[in-house]
This record gives sequence, C-alpha cells and structure tokens, in this order.
Amino acid sequence: MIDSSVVSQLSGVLDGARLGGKAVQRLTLDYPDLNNIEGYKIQKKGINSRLEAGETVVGYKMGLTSKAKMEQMGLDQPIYGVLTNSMQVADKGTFSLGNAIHPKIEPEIAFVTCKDLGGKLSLEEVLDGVEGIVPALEILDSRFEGFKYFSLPDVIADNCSSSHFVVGSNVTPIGAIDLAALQLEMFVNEKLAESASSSTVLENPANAVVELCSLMDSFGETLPAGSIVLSGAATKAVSLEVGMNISLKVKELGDVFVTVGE
Ligand code: OOG
Ligand code: MG
Repeated sequence: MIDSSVVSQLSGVLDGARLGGKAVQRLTLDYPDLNNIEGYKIQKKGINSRLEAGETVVGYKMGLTSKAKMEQMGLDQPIYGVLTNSMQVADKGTFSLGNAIHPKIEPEIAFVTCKDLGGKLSLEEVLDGVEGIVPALEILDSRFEGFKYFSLPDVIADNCSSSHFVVGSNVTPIGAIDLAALQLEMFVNEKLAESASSSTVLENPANAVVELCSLMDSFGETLPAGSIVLSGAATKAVSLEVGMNISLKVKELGDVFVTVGE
C-alpha cells in the first residue's frame, strides 16, 4: 500500500508532466505493486488540484470499452476518468497542440444525463436518466513515455490519458434510436480514417454508463445529473498533427468537428 504522501507525490509528478509538456516514466517502474484502487486515489488527487485551481467537473469518460482500444493499448478492463470544463473544446473550434506530449484523437458516443445515477443500475434505469446522446471526439495525451507501455494502475492514475474533448452541438433524445446500430465515421482532412459500429462499445455504449455508475459506486460516488459521459472509443485512436481537421459523423446524430492548431 502507498501512503497519502506518495499519492500526493505521484499526482504531482503527473501534473508536472501535463503542465510542462514532458513525458515521465510510468509509475509502476518505481511502484510495481501499485493497484487500480491506488491509481484512482492518485487520479482523484490530481483532479482535486485542478478543482482547487478553479476548474469544475463537467463529466466523466469511460476507457477501454471496445476491443479495438483494448488491443491498441494492450489492456483489457474498462476504466474511468474525470472531465473538467477546461478540457472542453467547442464544436468547430481549434485544439491548440501547445505543449501536448503525443496527442491522439478518437471517435465516441457521449451521453448527457438528466438525473443523478448511482449504484448498480440496469440498462433501462440508466436510459431513464439520460437526456440524449451526441457525437464526440476525445483527444488523449498520455503523460507517460511511449504512450502505450503502461499498466492499468498507471493509466488510471493519469486520469485515463484525458486531455481534451469536443462534443457536437446537438443532443439527440434517444427515442427510437437503436444505440447498438449507430455507424461512427471519423474523417481526417475529409478522408475517412476510422469507422465502426457503436455495438463495438460493450455491445451498446449505454453499457459504458452502467459500468461507470458501478465503478463510481465502488468509491461511494454517484454520477450527477447534467454530466457528459464519453462511452469510450469505438476505434483505435489516430495521432494528431498541426493543421489537421477531424470530424466525426453519425448519421442519426449529426457531426462534431475540430481543427488542430499550434
Ligand atoms: C486510455 C484511455 C482509453 C478510450 O476511449 O478507450 C480511452 C488510453 O488509450 O490511453 O479513452
Ligand atoms: Mg476515449
């Protein structure tokens, strides 16, 4: 077990890497026994320092919910991270590369909740608390050298590689939409780069919200009404470079668009 001073120290290392734009070695090299629960403690400490600096929580992200992502990262278990207001880039806006380390982008379905959701819920209970869904692009940036060769506790501690995210301008009520049959098409510079069916995300991306509530419940937390929830990428992520423009089109939902600047 690591004590609270180590939790603070490790979250400080990750914060320094994020703010300074310089990768660090994965935490498990020095702390090989680090477990997922400790990873979430480090994550929470990092989020608390962002909140102390004036950021607010606007939602959560699930990660590693599709086979494509699990294979790309060599990890096999859904995890969650926290999204703050300063991570959000407006639809049709510009993501500035700035001091990002090795950013990538990936296509997701996001949920917007309208009720507090807590505990072990059924799919129906979760859907009852959802206002609607929206196409989203998540921009990842691991604070670890090499991006890939970390373990679950490392990536959890690093707020699941969160950097920024963009959601489309229109939230579509689920109504008669078949959540397991949406086609996600991600275009890079107007060329189709990645595509997949929403069913690749836990068979139905709403299952990611079920899983998130259950994971949060294990820490005594609930998902507040008004949250944005990224359900996890349906395809592998694509590396970003200055000058790219990226859009995600989902026929039933519309699209979301971002440009990459310096
Ligand atoms: C971990 C975060 C995974 C997703 O959508 O699966 C994720 C990573 O890929 O570094 O956000
Ligand atoms: Mg993601």
